[in-house]
Amino acid sequence: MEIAATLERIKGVVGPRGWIADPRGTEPYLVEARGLYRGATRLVVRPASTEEVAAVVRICAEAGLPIVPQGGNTGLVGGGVPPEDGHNIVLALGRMNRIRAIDPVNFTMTVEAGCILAHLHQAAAEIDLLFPLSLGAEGSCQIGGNLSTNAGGVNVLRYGMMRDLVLGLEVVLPGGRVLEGLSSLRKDNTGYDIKSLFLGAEGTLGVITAATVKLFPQIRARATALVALPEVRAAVTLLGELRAGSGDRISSFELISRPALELATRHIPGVSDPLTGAHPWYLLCELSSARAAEPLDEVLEEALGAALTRGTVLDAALVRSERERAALWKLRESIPEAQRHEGASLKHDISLPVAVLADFVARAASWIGANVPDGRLVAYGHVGDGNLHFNISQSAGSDRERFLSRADSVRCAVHELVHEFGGSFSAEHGVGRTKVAELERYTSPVELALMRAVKRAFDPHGIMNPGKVLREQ
Ligand code: FAD
Ligand code: S2G
Ligand code: ZN
Repeated sequence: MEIAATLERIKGVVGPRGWIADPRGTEPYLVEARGLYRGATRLVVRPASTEEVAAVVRICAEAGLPIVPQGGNTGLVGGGVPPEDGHNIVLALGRMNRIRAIDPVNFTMTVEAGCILAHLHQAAAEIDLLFPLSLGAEGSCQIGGNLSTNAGGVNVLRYGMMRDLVLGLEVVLPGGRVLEGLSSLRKDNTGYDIKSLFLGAEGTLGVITAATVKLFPQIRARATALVALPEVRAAVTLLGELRAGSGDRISSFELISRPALELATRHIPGVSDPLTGAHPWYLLCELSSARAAEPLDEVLEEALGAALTRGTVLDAALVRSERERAALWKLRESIPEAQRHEGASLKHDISLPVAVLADFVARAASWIGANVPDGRLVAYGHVGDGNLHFNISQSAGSDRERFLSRADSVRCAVHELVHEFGGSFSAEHGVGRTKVAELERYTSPVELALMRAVKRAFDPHGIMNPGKVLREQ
């Protein structure tokens, strides 16, 4: 069937509110958060129900028309935007944003893929429970995208990644069948765990239309501090001490290098450094508990006091109010935006066993010093999970094109070093379009063959998000 007739059939399924074709209207769906890619499409389809998604996917399967599923379009590896050739339609799930069920007794919530993460936080809080996935893009990312990228964020240490927070999925498969898997069971050992294959598949195996996610008791007690450290190794030492000393109450443990902190205080209004003096590294750590009576402030103060005496910590500021806590989190979460104010940056979302993190940073920083004269290390991130955003920002006054011309050699050197230290070239952001070559380089041939076999089994005609994660066969 020729393409115009296929698109007309799709428009007929979703109705006038369910599609966008004019260039001005489609524009926001074609560019992504980092401005690395600018795609093209004939049609953005915005279905209102699972039935509509299934009908659209069936039409696309018959016509061999490729589909790029899209949520909040905050992904950082180009997974949610279409290629430049204009052959893909964009299937944007934003209109499917109903909360289908909340079960406080079962501690579960069943939600549609287009629900914005921050709205799920509110819905859980309204029944005095917590949905703990938390990341800088929570105001616009959608749970479908969180599931499809197996998102991480700042609470992984306590609650795990998206994969650890989901019990069941409803998915429209590439042929249009619907996987009805919205289980709310915490235990169900009946065969292969099919839902897991969609977590982190980045839209290449099907369209997630709904999920049953876990809820947790609301937090009643918190203690938060910004800590100054002499070196990365001190953060790892403090992690062990604080996990033990606090009864494993750490919920966030975010490393911030001095250059990252300076970028935020320089460019983000209302962000300031609560400590005096300039220190090489900082840590935003937060303890939390569902028991109001837990004296977390004392626990944190005592642990940091002992670390100060030992020299593991150089200085510390405990927050004394919700306002101060919010200011610290604004400092941390604004680093990505602050980086944009000072030229280009080369970004690496890496993870390592925490025990080797300090050695890796030392080796990588010295390589950068020797080979990237016009770059400076702006490292920060979820050090409690061994995950660093090992970014290199262009130095002031340097030439942007010349700096960016090093991107491939820097990426290769950083990822080779990560591989040598037993780490991952993509801790939480996924593969998308950006890291397809890295996946082929660093994944074992057996694992790669299995991934390709799964892709062929689920999407034999290759219509789901072609070119993302795996190269088109
Ligand atoms: P999109 O960008 O729309 O899509 C992401 C991928 O999922 C694409 O491959 C797309 O095809 C697929 N997809 C989307 N919806 C569906 C669906 N319904 N079914 C099937 N596939 C689908 N990520 C982290 O993990 N941790 C962080 O700390 C973090 N911080 C961030 C901070 C900022 C400021 C920004 C801009 C991004 C950050 N991210 C972080 C990255 C991003 O927010 C996450 O990857 C998020 O999960 C993407 O959700 P989204 O709805 O925007 O997905
Ligand atoms: C974070 C996302 C931002 C970036 O801030 O935790 O995951 O640009 C990152 O790396
Ligand atoms: Zn992150």
